[in-house]
Amino acid sequence: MTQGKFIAFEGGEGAGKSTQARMLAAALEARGIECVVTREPGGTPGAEAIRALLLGTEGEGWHPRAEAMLFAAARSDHVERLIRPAVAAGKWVICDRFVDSSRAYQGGGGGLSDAELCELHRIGSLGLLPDLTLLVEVSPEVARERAALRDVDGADRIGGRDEAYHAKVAAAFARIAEAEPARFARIDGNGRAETVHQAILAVLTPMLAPL
Ligand code: Z5A
Repeated sequence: MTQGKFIAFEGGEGAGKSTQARMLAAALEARGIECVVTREPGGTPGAEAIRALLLGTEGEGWHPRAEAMLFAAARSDHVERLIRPAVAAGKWVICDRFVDSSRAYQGGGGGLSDAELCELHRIGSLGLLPDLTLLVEVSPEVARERAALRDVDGADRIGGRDEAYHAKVAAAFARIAEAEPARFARIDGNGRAETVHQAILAVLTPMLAPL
């Protein structure tokens, strides 16, 4: 059986990642490709339980190192129980956030080194990387507007951090993408959802050609 593919969406909050993940899955399914849409933190019962610990707003929250280890633990369960088996079964896994979110948020925003985060990922998930990572980038104004539309009940623990934190996260995503151009495609997410979707399909065309 042919292996599937592993595609990750990355970017700041409100960039439109979840919207684009759903649109991409629908486009691929229409071509007869079986897709699994999933998210981080989460995707398996254990990882969803860790998500509730990480993003809930009760209590004082986590020390940055504890936070990084919880994200890595959730990812480990997700990779071993869902992502690797689905790809091995020939499916395309479309994941809303993956390890580059840890590198950008817990690294760029939280101050852990990239080497520490990559080491946690090596231990937890044997260093698995997506075949392609789509970094969806929007201006801070657009991100604010869209996050407000989504967060009618208030932001989560990490989304609610200040603008300086989110600016460091955006800068870290840009640095990571620049350093790994073969794995990343940077997508302008400021336009209409359909325009962004077409830009993503254009990037995916070489992966679809032999199918
Ligand atoms: N986090 C971390 O710190 N470390 C890690 O390792 C991982 C995660 C994996 C997860 O929150 C939080 O965990 C996140 C990072 C941190 N916190 N922050 N910030 P999440 O997954 O629940 O939420 P999110 O990823 O931040 O946000 P989101 O809701 O998933 O946003 P999005 O997927 O990018 O956007 P959306 O839901 O597709 O769209 C938001 C709204 O805009 C919605 O009303 C849409 O209809 C609208 N939208 C979307 N696209 C468009 C366009 N093109 N035009 C107009 N309107 C649009």
